[in-house]
Amino acid sequence: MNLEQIREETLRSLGMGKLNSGVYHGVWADTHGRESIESFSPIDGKTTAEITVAGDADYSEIIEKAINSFERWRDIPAPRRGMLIREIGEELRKNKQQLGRLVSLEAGKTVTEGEGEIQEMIDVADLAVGLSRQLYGLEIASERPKHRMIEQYVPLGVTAVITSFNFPASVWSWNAFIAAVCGDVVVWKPSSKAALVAVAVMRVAERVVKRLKYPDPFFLAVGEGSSIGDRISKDNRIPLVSFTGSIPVGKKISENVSKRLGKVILELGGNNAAVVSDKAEMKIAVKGVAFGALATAGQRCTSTRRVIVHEKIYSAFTEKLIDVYRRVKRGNPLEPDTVVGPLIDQNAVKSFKAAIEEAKKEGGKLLFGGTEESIDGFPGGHYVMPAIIEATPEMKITEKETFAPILYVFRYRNLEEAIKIHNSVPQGLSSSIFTQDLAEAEEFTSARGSDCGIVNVNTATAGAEIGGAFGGEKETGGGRESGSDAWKNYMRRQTVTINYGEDIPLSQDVRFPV
Ligand code: UN1
Repeated sequence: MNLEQIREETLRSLGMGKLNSGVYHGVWADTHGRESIESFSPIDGKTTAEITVAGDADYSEIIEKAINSFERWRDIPAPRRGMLIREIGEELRKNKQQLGRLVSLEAGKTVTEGEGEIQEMIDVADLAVGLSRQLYGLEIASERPKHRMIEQYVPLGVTAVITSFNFPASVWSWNAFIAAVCGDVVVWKPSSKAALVAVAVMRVAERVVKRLKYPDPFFLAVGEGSSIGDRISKDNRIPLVSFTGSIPVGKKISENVSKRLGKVILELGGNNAAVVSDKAEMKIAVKGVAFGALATAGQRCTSTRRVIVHEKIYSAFTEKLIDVYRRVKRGNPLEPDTVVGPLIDQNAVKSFKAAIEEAKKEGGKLLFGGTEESIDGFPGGHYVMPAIIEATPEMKITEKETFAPILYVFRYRNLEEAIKIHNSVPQGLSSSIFTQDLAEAEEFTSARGSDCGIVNVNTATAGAEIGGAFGGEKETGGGRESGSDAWKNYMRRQTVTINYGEDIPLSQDVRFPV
């Protein structure tokens, strides 16, 4: 099949056409008379389909319907809310291949990564189903007789989830499936660069909601960040905004939401590093760093952007890494053995090239790659040769997250110095150490070690499982999503005191003689 046939077949198998509504508020808004955006594929730069965007009136309708739906949704017992998510998980299982292929078409991910993204959603669904029977509070001993104090968790209301292009489906589910079992309803504003996947995912969810006759927990508003995103951040009917994206946009959203004292979950940029010790198992370290740096063509928040290598093994390690870079297949991500697909658009290629120029100006030495590439048969695609640059921590460019496959390599002499280099950037999402030495591993994961939200030993900075709370510190924004107790972010905590006695004794021995 050529790409055109794959496009048609993928759309058809998901029940979609060339023009799709990007506005869902219990029904799909009509595509007539609405503006639309195109879904370009980074594989060949061609359009897969069009999606209509939400105008002002649509936005108002979405929020009103969401508020209305919340009043019914929150009354459904949590385990029954979980049953809907279980069925959505089942539907995702059935559509995993087709949805994965659409992720590949729209975001340029390899087949295994596209399907992996849908698997990540299925995993979150499973987690949310279990969670729906475990939304527990606490009981606290009261100082007063015949009093009971409990802490309970109550749904928040209409939450908004703003996602980026690189995980166009799963990041929504990290938030949406958890929020839904918690009793919230969710308005999704996907990236305009990956809105077709959002439409496809919403269609799957909607089918299940309708079949099981539940009130709608999920709503969709495709549109630009500058219009829909901005409105969401300023809308005091939305108590929680979860945003995944760049640091500057995250700061703006946070500012708007904070002005109205709403809550945010921010998952912003990473500048993740791996420390490779002289006590590392070389094979594991090379594969771990290569995966971290090359997966999704370096366009993950968790991508390895810096590698800090012990001087004793510096040459051996870099040589082996360059060898992997030389061997991996680049190009059409739909071919099964491709490892590095395209960047999302030409702007990303521009930023890639600009960062490399900047690095060279600052004294960096290009060890491999760094060029724009063309792939036979896909002249409109956005391909590059991933870059490895020898660098020093003084180089300002190494403090920035460039959303592209650029890996800066640093040298270190002792672990203290490695940790210092590691923690010297403004971001704090994910980190790794490759070592077989227990003391080094413990030091790196101790309070004196990595300052990130995620710290790994002998595994890549990228590729986190959903069971842990996902997120990072410093300019990464401090948010936590997905597993562990991240669910508490989607609920309000309420302290309840119940007096079942015949009197009303006061706390702190206060007397009130009336
Ligand atoms: C992101 O890049 O925004 O840990 C999310 C990983 C994936 C999620 C990345 N499970 O690489």
